Amino acid sequence: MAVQNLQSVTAELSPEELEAAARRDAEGQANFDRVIADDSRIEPKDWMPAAYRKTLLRQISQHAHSEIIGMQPEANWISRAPSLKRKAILMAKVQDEAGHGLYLYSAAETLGQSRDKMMDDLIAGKARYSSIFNYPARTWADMGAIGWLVDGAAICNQVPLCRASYGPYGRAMVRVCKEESFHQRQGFEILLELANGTPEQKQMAQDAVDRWYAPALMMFGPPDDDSPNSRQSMAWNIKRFSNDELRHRFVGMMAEQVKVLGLTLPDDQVRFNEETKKWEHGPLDWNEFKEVLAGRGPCNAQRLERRRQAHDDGAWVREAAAAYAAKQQAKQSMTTKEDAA
Ligand code: FAQ
Repeated sequence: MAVQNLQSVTAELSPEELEAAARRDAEGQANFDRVIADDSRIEPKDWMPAAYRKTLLRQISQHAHSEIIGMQPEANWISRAPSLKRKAILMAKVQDEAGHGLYLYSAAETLGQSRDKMMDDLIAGKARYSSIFNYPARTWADMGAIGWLVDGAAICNQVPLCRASYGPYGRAMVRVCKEESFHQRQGFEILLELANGTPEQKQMAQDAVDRWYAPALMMFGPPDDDSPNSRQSMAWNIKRFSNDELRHRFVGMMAEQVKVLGLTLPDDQVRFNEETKKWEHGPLDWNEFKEVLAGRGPCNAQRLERRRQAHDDGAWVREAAAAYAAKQQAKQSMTTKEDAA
């Protein structure tokens, strides 16, 4: 089904039908406005403005793609984890990310987009996913930095999304956030162990933090002045805070936690501004962010190619599942016919 206001399909309607459709739209809009003003929830069968549906589909599908592509930098280290225990933990984490992708694709499907279409767009390079996953994971310490910084940023961004006005998205976020909290702790613990290890291990941890810090801050999106979607998304109670507000909050959390690690953030301008009561950080390279979004980051091509390969490799599973579902359906309709006879 195409993304549109289902209630506004007006092609070939009589004048009376057109009038009734307009009345339904007006009533739908009034109800929608009331729900948003009450800070309540819109559910899949409720009337919603076409632009709200489109924005949600954009954000939720991008989010789903991020979880799926985000498996790659860490999956890369499963076979090289330093112990069986670390391997098992990392494997469980990567599987959690797959699960997050699936909840989110399901939430996006409730808006009328098929999963096949979303996957086709990703594979064709037409869909966005988070910039962060276009950076390479070079050492074992990167597993710690990804958990601590990337999952940390993800939680900071996603906890407010648990209150998103669209029911299926908000509910999916509750579970996702619980799992992300575990992910962040496992990343922190990897870094803590390395930071308390040999000088080489400590240096490896510091190097990973140095490389992932700025890309993690960019996960929150462009600065507020340059964020075309934030204002409307906040008015619709999808986003609750602006990109910069969340980025500043995140920097404050990291500035405290890094002390426990005995490491440093690669930013000597991080400070709490007593006047504004906000955390501040040094300048970020937004040209680099734009390059990554334009597909020219260090790993963009590799990430998409790997996803295409995985999709092709999984074709037989999809075919088998579809054949099984068709058999079950045929069996079911046979039983229904027999019951009716
Ligand atoms: N990367 O107007 P805004 C994770 C695009 S999950 C790429 O500010 P908006 C878990 C944006 O789409 C990480 N593109 O947009 C994990 C828009 O382009 P469009 C993903 C970005 O939507 C951990 C344009 O820039 N999390 O990490 C980025 O209001 C470890 C203008 O931007 C989510 O998706 C970016 N960083 O705010 C998995 C959370 N930032 O669509 C594995 C949900 C912006 O107009 C391992 N999403 N863009 O062509 C959100 O909260 C929002 O969508 C933002 C962007 C905050 C990402």
